[in-house]
Amino acid sequence: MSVFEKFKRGLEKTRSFVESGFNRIAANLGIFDEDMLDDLEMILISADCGLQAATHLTEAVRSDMLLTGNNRRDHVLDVLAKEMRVMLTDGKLKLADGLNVMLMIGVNGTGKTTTSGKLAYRYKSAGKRVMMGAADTFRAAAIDQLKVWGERAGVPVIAHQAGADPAAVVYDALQSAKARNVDLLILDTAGRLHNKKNLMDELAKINRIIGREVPDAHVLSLLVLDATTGQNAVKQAEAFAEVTPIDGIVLAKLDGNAKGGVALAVTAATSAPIVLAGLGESIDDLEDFDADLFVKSLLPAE
Ligand SMILES: Nc1nc2c(ncn2[C@@H]2O[C@H](COP(=O)(O)OP(=O)(O)OP(=O)(O)O)[C@@H](O)[C@H]2O)c(=O)[nH]1
Ligand SMILES: [Mg+2]
Repeated sequence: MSVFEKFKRGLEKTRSFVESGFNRIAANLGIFDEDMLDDLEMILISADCGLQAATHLTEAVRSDMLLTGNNRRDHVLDVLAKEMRVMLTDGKLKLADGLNVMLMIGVNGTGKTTTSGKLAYRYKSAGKRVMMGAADTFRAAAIDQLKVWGERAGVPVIAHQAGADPAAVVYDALQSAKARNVDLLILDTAGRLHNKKNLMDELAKINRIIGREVPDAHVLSLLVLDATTGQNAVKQAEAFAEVTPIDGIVLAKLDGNAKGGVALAVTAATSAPIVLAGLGESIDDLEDFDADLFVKSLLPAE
C-alpha cells in the first residue's frame, strides 16, 4: 500500500464526514453561495479544525469567491486545499550522525509507548542501532508494554522497577546507549503528571541529565497527541509548549474517527511542525506527516 493510500485509509472517516457535509450544502447545483459559507464553517469546526482555522479557511473561500466570481464546488475545494496546505507545517525526522535521543512526551493514553515501538521498528528496519528506555515508571504494566514493543521491533529496552525514578532510568539508558554506540535512543515517558509544576520539573530534570551525559547528542522532544481528542489535543499542545521545547508533533490515532481536522488546529496553536502520523495500531502504521497527502486525503475528491 502506498503512503497516500495509507493516509487515505486513515483519514477515511474525516473525509466522508466532510464530503457528506459538502454534498448536503451544495446538494443540487454543486454551487456555493454566501449562505453556504456559514455551513462550510460549521463543517470545518465539526471536523475539529478549530474555530481559528475554520474561520480563516471560510474567509479565504469567501474572498476568493468575491475576487474570481467562481463558486463551483471543484474550485472551492481547490481553494480550501491550497489554504490548508499553507496553514500546515510538516517536517521530516532525520537522524544526525552520532547519538540521537527522542524523548516522547504527552499526557496519558495519547500513544507515546505505541509510537516509541513503531519508531524503534522503523529505524531498526533501516539498519540503525536502536534502543529504548522505559522512563515511564508509573506502572509495571507500562514497563512491560514497552518491553513487548522492544521484542516486536527487535531492540533492547532499558528498564527499572515500577516506581523507580524516571531520571535514573534515563541516566542508565544513556550510559548503555553510549557503551553500545547506538544511533537512536527512544525514551518513553509517563503522562501522569499531576500538575504543570510537576511536569515542568520532571522534564527539566530529564533534559538536564541528557544535556550533561550526552552533550553532543541530537535530542528531539516529540509531543504525542491523540487526534481523536480534538480540541483537547490543542490545549495539551499549548500547555506543553509553555513548559518545554517541542521539536515535533506526532498526531497519533488519525485513523480513529472523524476529527482529522485537528491537525489544522494544532498547527494554528503551536509553532512546532507535525512530523509523524499514527494511522493504526500495527507496528508499521506510522508515517512521516506529509501535509500534501494529508490535505488530499482529508478533502473529498472533486
Ligand atoms: N487506532 C490507533 N490507535 C492507536 C494509535 N496509537 C496508539 N493507539 C492506541 O492507543 C492506546 C494508548 O496507546 P499507548 O501507546 O499505550 O499510549 P501512552 O501515551 O503510552 O499511554 P500511557 O502510557 O498510559 O500514558 C493503545 O490502545 C494503542 O493501541 C494509532 O495511531 N491509531
Ligand atoms: Mg505509555
